[in-house]
Amino acid sequence: MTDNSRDLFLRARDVMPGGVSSPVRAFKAVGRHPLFVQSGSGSAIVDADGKEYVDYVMSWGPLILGHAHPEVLGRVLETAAMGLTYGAPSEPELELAEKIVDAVPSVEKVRLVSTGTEAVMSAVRLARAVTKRDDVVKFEGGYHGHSDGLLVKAGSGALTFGSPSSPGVPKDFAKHTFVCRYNDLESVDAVLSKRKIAAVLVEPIAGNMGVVLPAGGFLEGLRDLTRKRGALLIFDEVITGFRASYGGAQEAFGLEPDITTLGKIIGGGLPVGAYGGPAEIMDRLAPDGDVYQAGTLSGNPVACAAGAATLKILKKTMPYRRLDALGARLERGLLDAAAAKGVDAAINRAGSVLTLFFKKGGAGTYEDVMQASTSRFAKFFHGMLERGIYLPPSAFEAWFLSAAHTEEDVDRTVKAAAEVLGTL
Ligand code: KE4
Repeated sequence: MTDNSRDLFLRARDVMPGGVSSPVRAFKAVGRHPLFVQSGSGSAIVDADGKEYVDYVMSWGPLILGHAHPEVLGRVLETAAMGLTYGAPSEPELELAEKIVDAVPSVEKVRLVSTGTEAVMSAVRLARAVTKRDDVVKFEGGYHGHSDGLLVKAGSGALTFGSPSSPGVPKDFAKHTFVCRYNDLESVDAVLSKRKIAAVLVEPIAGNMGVVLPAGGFLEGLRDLTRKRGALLIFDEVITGFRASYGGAQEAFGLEPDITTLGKIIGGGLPVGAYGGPAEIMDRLAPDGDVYQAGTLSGNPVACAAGAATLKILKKTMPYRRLDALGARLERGLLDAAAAKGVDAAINRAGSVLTLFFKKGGAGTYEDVMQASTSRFAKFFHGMLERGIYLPPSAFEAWFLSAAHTEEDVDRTVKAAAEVLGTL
């Protein structure tokens, strides 16, 4: 049997660090070499050996409509045929910006960039300029891209500075970032009552420690605390934007942050990030304002065409109820299978994103989810892969459903899970 993925991966390791362009793809958390994906269509991918899988990575979130949606592809090809990039304003860029402003309640103006990292990095700079403060708060287990100030882990005590979570991040950068506990408002008040904070940065539904839902009152509490203390509230909706609902988590929860960051779905599979908010804040950005941020391919017409086509289809079809029902079917099936096999499992789910944790009891905090068994997940991952189910290769990532996933996909996944859970 050929193993083209392995051969390709060995070649890749010769020319790319770790053989990948982003670390999680290397399968280090689950072992063995990654699959090289040759094609995708709907809910399925085909690997370099021609084997097909039901895909729950879906490029880590952008593909809410599924792989290679014909209308999105058509719009991309049509736009690309006219030219790829101009470094000048273009209508697809404007069309995407108008759709975002129309959809996201707190966003009156939006700046388009190329990645979520760039969106969050720029939003933090803007918040610092607007508040004239340097320090920011993030949450343990929160991931907001790889800008220096956000690759920070919790300091020893609540009030101590963060420390770099990666070599190459100067201590001086990390000391401006305080790390609090998700779903723990007291840990936030402990910092905001003592320090002048520019912004609190939060994933309104956490997706990067696995899925962890906001406890009742947590987000509302952050909104009150930040307003009281003169800090801005930044909702990092790179995952939840156009996923939790068409208007994102802020629409689903009825809350308005001061700045929203977006990515993934708004690019429809091509590189687009964005940050937006009230005109009063956003107008501080160059060229009208004095806060600088720029990008060669920001607002790229082909990428924006993919995003605009995706949002157009989402608004027309509003697949959210069906996505939630499909997510519930998968959650129920997995939990029933785990119970039947006597395997401790917890699932957190928000609509079409979920994470299965191999642990007893709930998973309501970072401390909870860190108790999950990664070795059991690795075994489960490979058992599922052998049965044609492609899960995120890490115990602490979100599984993504799309509008292209079917009940048959879900039932096949549950059947495979029942078999694999029996072997753990
Ligand atoms: P990008 O720079 O990867 O486009 O976006 C960074 C980012 C920002 N905010 C949130 C809430 C995010 O989830 C992300 C990126 N998510 C990861 C998956 N957990 C992308 C996958 C990867 O890093 O390869």
